Amino acid sequence: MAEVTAICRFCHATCGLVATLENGRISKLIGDLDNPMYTGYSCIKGRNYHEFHASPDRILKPLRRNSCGDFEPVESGEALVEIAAKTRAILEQYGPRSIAMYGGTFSHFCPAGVMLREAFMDAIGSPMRFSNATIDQPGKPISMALHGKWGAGPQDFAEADVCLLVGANPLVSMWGGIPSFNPARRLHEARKRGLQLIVIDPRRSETARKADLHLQCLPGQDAPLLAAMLRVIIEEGLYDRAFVEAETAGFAQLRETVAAFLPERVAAVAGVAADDIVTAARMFAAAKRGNATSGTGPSMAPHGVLMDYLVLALNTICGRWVKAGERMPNRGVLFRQFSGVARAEKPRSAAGFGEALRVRGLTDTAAGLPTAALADEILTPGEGRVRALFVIGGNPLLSWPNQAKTRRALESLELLVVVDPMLSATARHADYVIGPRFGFESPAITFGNEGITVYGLSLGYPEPYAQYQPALIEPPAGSDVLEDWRIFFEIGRHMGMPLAFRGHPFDMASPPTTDQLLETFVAKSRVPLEEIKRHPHGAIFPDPKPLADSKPFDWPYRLQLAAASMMQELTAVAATLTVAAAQIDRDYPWLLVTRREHAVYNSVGQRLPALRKRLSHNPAYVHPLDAGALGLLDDMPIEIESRHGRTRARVRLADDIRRGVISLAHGFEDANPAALIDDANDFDALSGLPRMSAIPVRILRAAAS
Ligand SMILES: Nc1nc2c(c(=O)[nH]1)N[C@H]1C(S)=C(S)[C@@H](COP(=O)(O)OP(=O)(O)OC[C@H]3O[C@@H](n4cnc5c(=O)[nH]c(N)nc54)[C@H](O)[C@@H]3O)O[C@H]1N2
Ligand SMILES: Nc1nc2c(c(=O)[nH]1)N[C@H]1C(S)=C(S)[C@@H](COP(=O)(O)OP(=O)(O)OC[C@H]3O[C@@H](n4cnc5c(=O)[nH]c(N)nc54)[C@H](O)[C@@H]3O)O[C@H]1N2
Ligand code: SF4
Ligand SMILES: [Mo]
Repeated sequence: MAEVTAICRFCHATCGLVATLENGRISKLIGDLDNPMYTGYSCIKGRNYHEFHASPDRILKPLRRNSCGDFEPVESGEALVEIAAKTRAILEQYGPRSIAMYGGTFSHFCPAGVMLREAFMDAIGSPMRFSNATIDQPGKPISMALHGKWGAGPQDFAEADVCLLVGANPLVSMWGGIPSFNPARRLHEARKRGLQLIVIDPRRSETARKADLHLQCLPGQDAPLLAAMLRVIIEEGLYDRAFVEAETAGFAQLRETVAAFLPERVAAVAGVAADDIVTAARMFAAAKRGNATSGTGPSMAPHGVLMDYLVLALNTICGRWVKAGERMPNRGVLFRQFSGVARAEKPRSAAGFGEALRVRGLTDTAAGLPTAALADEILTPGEGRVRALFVIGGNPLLSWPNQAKTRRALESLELLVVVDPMLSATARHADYVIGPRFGFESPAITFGNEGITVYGLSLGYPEPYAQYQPALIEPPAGSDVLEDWRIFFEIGRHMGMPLAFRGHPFDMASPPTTDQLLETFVAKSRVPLEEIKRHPHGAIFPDPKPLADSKPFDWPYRLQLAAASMMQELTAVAATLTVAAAQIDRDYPWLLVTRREHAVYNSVGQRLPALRKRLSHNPAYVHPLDAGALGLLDDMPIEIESRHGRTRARVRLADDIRRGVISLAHGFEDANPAALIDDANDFDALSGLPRMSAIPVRILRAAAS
């Protein structure tokens, strides 16, 4: 029996754990008290992650669909030769654009996999690369591109007096706003220090319960709410004048555009008290340091990009960025996240560039190609139609909007290859399913929490931290699984295509090791990988140059407070600012929102026995008074219907949800909001993201199943 340190890969937070090894298996996982970033934190998912390795659901041998339509096991060598031949035939007949890649959430946890699948798509010459980022919060990179990125980064949570969370629940999700590394402890310490927490959320979420001020709004009204807060801060002169003058453009136009958003008018639409909007604005602006961050809820509601743009504007007019001469919390260890100069960086394109999709007038964006349109790219006949799809670390059938269309799309493909350790809902539609090595069977490095800063504020490590973990165990005896990068290496090799990563060709005659790939990936890191490896508990690697530089006198760029597309959209929102407009649909009078559940991660963990004990199904949260009015009791089966589709669920009486709102998590097979989403008629023009929150629905009683 031995104890070794490990990096959890059940979620993006990549906590430092201690694993007990027994006879080549892991028998126990706990938080690592000696880890300086996570200080012993772990959650129930992480503590049960090793259960996956020996799970009966695991794909230990590749599966191939035979002529009768059933799966049969096949040797990986044979499967990869066949996949290569089929891919080559599709490439030759239809061209590169007919081959698409979808890298889901779990594909980003392994840099070697990212390298080889990019190399593979480069070799094919296909631009059709999609990821979960565009069905998550695409408004973040897009709004950052419109607004501009600050070269010295945001202010540090550890020194903040205020934290404003717009539809985020980091105590459960480990997502932005409060650094995701033992967030409960960080919030507790910050509040002892005097931090004020403001939460805007239709649910009194686990985080909202800790708030000094909770605006329990109707969903989908965050853009007007934020515009009203901006108005209060501007009209009361509470903003950072010096910063606005020196570093921004468009202030006068922003002021003019938000003028329509009187707190009283917005209060009526958003279902909150006008006084609370004013108090929130004053509280945020009066603090010396801190910032505002949004989560998935409002990002998925209509005007999601605009909402994120206004979050940036709020931070900027209050000067919530690191100024010249101030300490930057973390410029990165493996990657350089910021130039380190207190300046607005050179603008980048938000959307309207790169590959044009054949549907909905969408293009590439700062967040990537809109995944919500991929099903239509597969189904729409004509030149450029997608015929082959590789899915790695994602679960489209449960995660993409418009589930019925996604199913049709997956079924109509000529080739669907799924790389997944489990026979997921999506994998069940595949022509080939290949199980990768996963979790502790591969080396790991904490790279995911670097470079994520463009995704929002207070994301990523708040200190220059890094950890490496070698492979700890071997896959179960007799299994035929490959590193996920190796799968693309082999397909490329069998297709006779030389692969290269950022111009560095691979030797196709002898595959690299995962460690060599990691070395290449972080070749330019400030701290060499060798040095990081010397610290098994992870370490903070102090930045020799932690203070932000001043910008040159003639630096031409400024943060943009009034991007034309955003001001146009905000003006249009102002025009519909009436109470009547908010009460969307008499026939579908409820607004459905999603939430994250502690015991699962998206579609992952639902079948793991220890987690199933905590959460056996996906309950729909309904306020007891609303349930009473509908004659619903706790645990009663219901059908939730939108104008687009239906899903079943069971009622959970929850007095923490706002009346008129119903909350359902995503990622489940039996009750899934994806069935309710109209992908093609109600979407954001820039990001392509459909309305995935604040969905008008009605609730029907269902017969017990
Ligand atoms: N345990 C666990 N952790 C996870 C995940 C998981 O499935 N389980 N998923 C991971 C993923 S992929 C992501 S992207 C992150 C997301 O992390 P978060 O964005 O923090 O996700 P949620 O916990 O769903 O919080 C969203 C909140 O928005 C609220 N909301 C919904 N609609 C609106 C709206 O229109 N306006 C406002 N103001 N609020 C609204 C919801 O009530 C909810 O409390 O979490 C990650 N972490
Ligand atoms: N209606 C609605 N839809 C949503 C959301 C919502 O809130 N509401 N949230 C959206 C968000 S934020 C996101 S991020 C997406 C998530 O969308 P996806 O990324 O498409 O879905 P996941 O459920 O994260 O898929 C994870 C898959 O990876 C597999 N996996 C686990 N470990 C490994 C591994 O080591 N290697 C490989 N290759 N695979 C592995 C799992 O078995 C699972 O099948 O869904 C989006 N869709
Ligand atoms: S929060 Fe839980 S699941 Fe996520 S990395 Fe930490 S222990 Fe693992
Ligand atoms: Mo996500």
